[in-house]
Amino acid sequence: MTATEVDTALARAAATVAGARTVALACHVNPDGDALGSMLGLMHVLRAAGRDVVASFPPPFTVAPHYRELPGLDLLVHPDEFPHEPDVMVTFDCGSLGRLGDLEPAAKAARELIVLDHHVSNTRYGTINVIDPGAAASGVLVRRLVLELGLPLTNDAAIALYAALVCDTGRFQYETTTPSVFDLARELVTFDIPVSRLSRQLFEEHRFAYLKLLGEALAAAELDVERRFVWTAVTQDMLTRHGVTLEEVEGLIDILRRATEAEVTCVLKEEADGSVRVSLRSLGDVDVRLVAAANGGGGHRFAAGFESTLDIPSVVAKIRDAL
Ligand SMILES: [Mn+2]
Repeated sequence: MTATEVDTALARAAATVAGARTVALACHVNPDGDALGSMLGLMHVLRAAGRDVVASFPPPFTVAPHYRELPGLDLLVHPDEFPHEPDVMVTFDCGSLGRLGDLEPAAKAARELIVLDHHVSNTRYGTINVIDPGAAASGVLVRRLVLELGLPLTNDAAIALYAALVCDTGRFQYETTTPSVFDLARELVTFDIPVSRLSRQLFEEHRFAYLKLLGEALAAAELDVERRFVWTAVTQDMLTRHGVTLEEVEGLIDILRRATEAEVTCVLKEEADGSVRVSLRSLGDVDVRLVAAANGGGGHRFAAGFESTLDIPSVVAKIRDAL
């Protein structure tokens, strides 16, 4: 979409939300900080304006531990209580209908479906598609929509949008960190935002049990110098011994990929049923999406994944061959 097309879509989205009887908000399954933050941001603004609004995300209806203090999670409705035929529905950070999981039928039945997203791969499944791959976060598009609606931000909305912005820019460190990102951050921190506390919660804080598991996973990590490939695995046995859940180890790969030698980083996680979930990261020389796609998965050049029913050594051997 060109900048003008995004502006036009935003204006249509604002008029549609303004004229809606009720507004139903949803973000993608296993939501990240941008998905939750952008959805909660609009929810707080609409609630403060006295609008009839519900928000949810698909099962499993749980958020990762580091998002648990985002304001407004307690106001979300269970996906079972989400309207079956919403008047106006808005999706956040959700690139395709499939990413809505059990809320996909509601999206299909909505009178108007507004898609707010910044993924270049978005399939444009809405009746109004506000897709701006140039936006650093979906939260940026929410801020623009709120301006278009002529409604004021609330303090909780500012916290939620700030979380969206810091998560998707990696605390202002990714390539997406443009002057306009700092403009928005500057505006948001004029509200009462616990910047330091949020940063620790979102990026640093873990249970001690996780750190012990991390120590074991790092000690077991292997480096393939020739392929510039670093990998480790988290087994069910490790999770049980340390009392850690699989969702808690989501960020482990970001620590492993700090290795100077690593062009490609891989974490293999054994699921309860014995299958293996594989996460891959690359610095960009290697397109890990191709490795994932060859194994029935998908993703992006820099980050991809797949699932396998093979055992961990066999999966690693296959990845080595592919590299
Ligand atoms: Mn995002």
